[in-house]
Amino acid sequence: MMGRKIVALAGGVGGAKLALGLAQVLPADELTVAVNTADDFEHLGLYICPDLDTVMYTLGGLANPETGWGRRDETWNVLDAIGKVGGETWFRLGDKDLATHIERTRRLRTGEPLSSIIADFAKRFGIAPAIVPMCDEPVRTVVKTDDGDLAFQDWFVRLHCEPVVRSVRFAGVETAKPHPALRSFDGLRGVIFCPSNPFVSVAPILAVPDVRVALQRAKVPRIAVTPIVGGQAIKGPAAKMLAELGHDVSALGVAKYYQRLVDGFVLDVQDAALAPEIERLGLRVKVADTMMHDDSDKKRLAEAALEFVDEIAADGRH
Ligand code: FO1
Repeated sequence: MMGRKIVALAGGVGGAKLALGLAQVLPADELTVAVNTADDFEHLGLYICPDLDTVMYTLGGLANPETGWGRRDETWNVLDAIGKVGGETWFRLGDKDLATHIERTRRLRTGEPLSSIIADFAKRFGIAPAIVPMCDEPVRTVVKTDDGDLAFQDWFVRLHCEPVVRSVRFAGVETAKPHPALRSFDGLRGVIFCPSNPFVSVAPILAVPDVRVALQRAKVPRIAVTPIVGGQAIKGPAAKMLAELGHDVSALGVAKYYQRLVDGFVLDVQDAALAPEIERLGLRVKVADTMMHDDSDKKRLAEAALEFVDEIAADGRH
């Protein structure tokens, strides 16, 4: 029997946008957003979880609409003052956002798991769907570049993704335990890979032990929404990484990367011509407008993704 719950795998800004669309169309108890934590890091003595916070602020209506990360109506007094005493200011932490990091760091030091802290923050921000970290253990993305191994945020923010990427690894992932929402996908309505960076947002979630196998075995529709449109990333370094890691710089490159993990691929209308090649990989294709400029776009894409999940279920081809 078809289940009711959707698990969405998400990373940063693009993932958060589709998660918001899904939150707008699904009853709260039918959505779990499982979020990458491998871009977490310790900075200025604080434990920062950029992707979790991006999803949380977006679903809570608190996100900065210009950047997609951080909080709206933010002020920067603390960071300015940190700069005045010679501290690091390359990673922009606003005053309101800092409150999240200070309180999270305090609670982590008492031994409370990250998942429990995020669940509590989300409740306080009035967010009904579940937002869960991929695991409670610290995992760190390390980007191997021509300039040496770099911690993810060093590469991403401080160096503006400029050093050429040779490979990516997730330090600590071997001993991580997946969040219960990622242990088995049986009985779900479906799994949706949000339009997040495949290499640094979705891959860390898949690298948590047992998640990939659980996904491969799951007898539920699994679909991915393209993060690449017209050969370019909607946001961030996904296209640059596709090229540097030797993949086709197109939605086809992403479809090939996810080939054995998904049943269907949502392609943007601009890339409709790629549909036959993606179908030849054995995937079903849905062509949709994947650009999410406003809330109605997010809702429309979420509805298209859910329709696709249900079409695959009806076909029994999963
Ligand atoms: N991204 C930037 O490009 N520059 C920043 O200064 C920056 C600060 C920041 C602060 C809090 C937060 O939650 C996210 C922040 N991000 C910033 C975004 C973040 O680095 C990326 O979106 C993700 O790590 C990639 O998914």
